[in-house]
Order: sequence, then C-alpha cells, then structure tokens
Amino acid sequence: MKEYFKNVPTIKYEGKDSKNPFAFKFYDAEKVIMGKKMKEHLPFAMAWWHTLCASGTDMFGRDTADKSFNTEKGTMAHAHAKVDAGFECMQKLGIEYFCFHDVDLVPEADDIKETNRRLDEITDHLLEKMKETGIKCLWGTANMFSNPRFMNGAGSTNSAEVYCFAAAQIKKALELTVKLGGKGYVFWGGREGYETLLNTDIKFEQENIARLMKMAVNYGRSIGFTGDFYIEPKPKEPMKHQYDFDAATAIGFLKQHGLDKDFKMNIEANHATLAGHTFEHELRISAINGMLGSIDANQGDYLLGWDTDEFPSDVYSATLCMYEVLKAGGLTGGFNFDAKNRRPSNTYEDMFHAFILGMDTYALGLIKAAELIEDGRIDAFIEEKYNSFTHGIGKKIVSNEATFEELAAYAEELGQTKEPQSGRQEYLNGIINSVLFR
Ligand code: XUL
Ligand code: CO
Repeated sequence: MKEYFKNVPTIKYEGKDSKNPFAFKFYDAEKVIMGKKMKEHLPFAMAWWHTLCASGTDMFGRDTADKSFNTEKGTMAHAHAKVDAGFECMQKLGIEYFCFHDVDLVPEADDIKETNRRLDEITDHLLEKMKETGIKCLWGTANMFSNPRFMNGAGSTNSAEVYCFAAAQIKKALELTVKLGGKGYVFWGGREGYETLLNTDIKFEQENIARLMKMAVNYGRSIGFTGDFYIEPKPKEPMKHQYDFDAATAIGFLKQHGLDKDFKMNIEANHATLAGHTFEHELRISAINGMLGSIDANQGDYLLGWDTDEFPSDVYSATLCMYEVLKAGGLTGGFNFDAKNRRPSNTYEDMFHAFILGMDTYALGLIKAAELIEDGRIDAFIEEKYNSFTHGIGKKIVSNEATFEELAAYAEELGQTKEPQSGRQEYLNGIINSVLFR
C-alpha cells in the first residue's frame, strides 16, 4: 500500500508537556470524562473538500499546496488517490468519520449520467476502505453552488430545468449517503439567497426550497435513510442575504413548512459569528428546540468579515461549545472539521498540525466544560436567578394559571418592586477563567 504522508507518524497522545509536534497534548481518545470516552464525546470528522481538494487557491492567487497525490488532477486516478490519501490521513489521526460533497469525490463530467457513474465507482472504493479500517461516514451533501448553472440558486432558482438538476444531485447524494451508511444529510444553502429585491420573489423562492426539501425527505425515507437531515445556517457569503441566516431563522422555516421532525441543525462556528452571534448562542437555540444535530468545528477571525474556516484554536470558545453539547446530552451527529490550513501553511505536515490543534482544542474544551459543570457555580447562579418563578405568583405564571387581572392586582398591592437583582456577569466570567487556568 502506497504511503502518501511518509514524514508523518501515527499520532498518539503524549500529554500536555510533550513538545512533539506530531503528538496529541490533550486528546486522549480512551480517557473517560463524565462516563464516556473522549472519542465518544468527540466523533471527529474529516471534510473531504478542505483536506483532499482545497490547495490554497484564493481570489488573488493559485494553488500553494500540492494535493495531486502523484496523479493528474481532474482524473479518476486522482479521485482514487484521494480516497487512499484520505484514509491514511484519518487513520494516522484516529479520526473515525468523514463528510463529503458529491463533487469532492469525483470530477464532474459534462453529462450528469457520467458523473453519477463515476460516483458509483468511487463509492465502491470508499466502501472497501471503510470495511478495511472501520472508518464511517458522518454526512453527505450535494454541492449545488459551484456549477455556474446554480448562479441564481438551486432550490431558489428561477429555472425549472436547473431545479431538476438540483433534485437529481440531491437524489444521487442521498443514495450515496445511504450506500455509505452516513448518519446525516446536510443542506447548506450556498446560493439559496439573493442580492437584490429588484429581481427576486422571496416568497416563491422559499416555498420552492421547502418543496425540494420535502421531496428529499420523502425520497430519503423511501430508500432507507433513517438519519437526520440538517440545515447548516449561514447569514451571508456567497449571497448577500442567505435564507438560512441563523439557527432561529432556519428553525422557523422548518416549522413553517412541517419539516421540523426530519431536520436538525448543523451549526458551524464561523457561520455563527458571521451572523453576529456567538457559537454557543447558535448551539443553545438549536438545543432548546430539540434540533442540535451536528457541528462544523472551525473558527473565524474577528478582524475579517468572511468565512475563513480556520482550524479551531480558541479554547475559551471550545469550552463554551462543549458546555452546550454536554448540557444537551451530546450530539447525534459529530464534529466535522470544516476547516483548512492558512494558504502559506502548504505542506502535508501543516495539515496534520492543523488537525492535532483542532482535536486538542476540542479535547481541552471537553475537559474544561466537564469541570465547569462539576464546579456547579454557573448552574447554581442560573437556578437562583429565576427562583421567583418556583413559588407563589411566579409558580402560578409558569403553570399557566394566572390571569392579567390577577397579576395587575398583585403589582398594585406591592406598589413597587424590590431592588433589581444583579446579573453578576463579571463574577461569572471570573469563574470561567478560574476553571480554565487552574
Ligand atoms: C460553506 C460550508 C460548507 C458546508 C457544506 O460555508 O460550510 O462547506 O459545510 O456544504
Ligand atoms: Co460548513
């Protein structure tokens, strides 16, 4: 078997004092935290597109990284080499899942029938490797944003013909997800949005997106897909207005169209911050609606206004994320590193450093979130904060037994409220620091 990353050994846990760049400092897969192994808390996934396809091209310059894997790019030989390289990468890191778009796997042909044939061929290879290694598919999706035909949208397109191509791509991607035993199927609405109202019928476009999703659910269930469908909210980029702006917007849309039983959220950290929210806000909104499904683990840059898809290094954010995940009882999905190296970090070694960084960051987040829960002061503060609703008139309100007349009479009898109770934000921030840095 050919080895693509010869300079990189299998990555092992060596502990926080290790200076070995090819070792985990915090991610100890077998370590038990709150009754579960780290690797069960953190089902990490490799994103096919960033790891095996993205080579550093940006708007200002071409590839800096070599992802040819000793083949000619754009050929099926390249597609097959990517499979072998991808599995070597995951095995060396102990990553047990991968995520893919259809067109990450094979070069798109001029005729969709030929593209589908190539997809059948490559997924046979994938299946073989999955059986050999025990590595699994977290989720699949269809790329309905790169091909120029989707410039006016996929589900939101003005062209019925293009709509059929979107349906055909989803149909095939669902079949492949089922073939590979994927746990989920993602809709990220890359071109589902608009630039100007002068040429857009929002209502019509949104209804058509819902129709496409309904057909996808019906078809998926008919071919044995029992997993979750996900919406991955994002507020902007590539479109000025994306319809799935944030979790609240996407959840409202799903409820409006009766899709909420089949869908959950796939929350991406960098998308959350682009929407003007914290990552943990998006996770909490999903969780309280019973829709926290999966996570695209990455981070943005507060100085840049776009989706930089960096590997996570921010332990503070990862801790608050894992706090939400633990409180929600874990994810049904996993943690997909929808993340890429910075353009000048262009070697295979950098690729592994990036994954080690991301996995260690989430391991630390998990350890610290568990400590925060055990510490109990934040929970205790929140419980105390809403204490007035546990008895007397408060209890009556939350049991839906109170009337407006009664509440108004209660207020009149008091004449004035007590001193307002402090929110104690600085005290609470201090707790986080004391747990993080002890
Ligand atoms: C784009 C993005 C996508 C989705 C899958 O911002 O996050 O890669 O995760 O289409
Ligand atoms: Co993503």
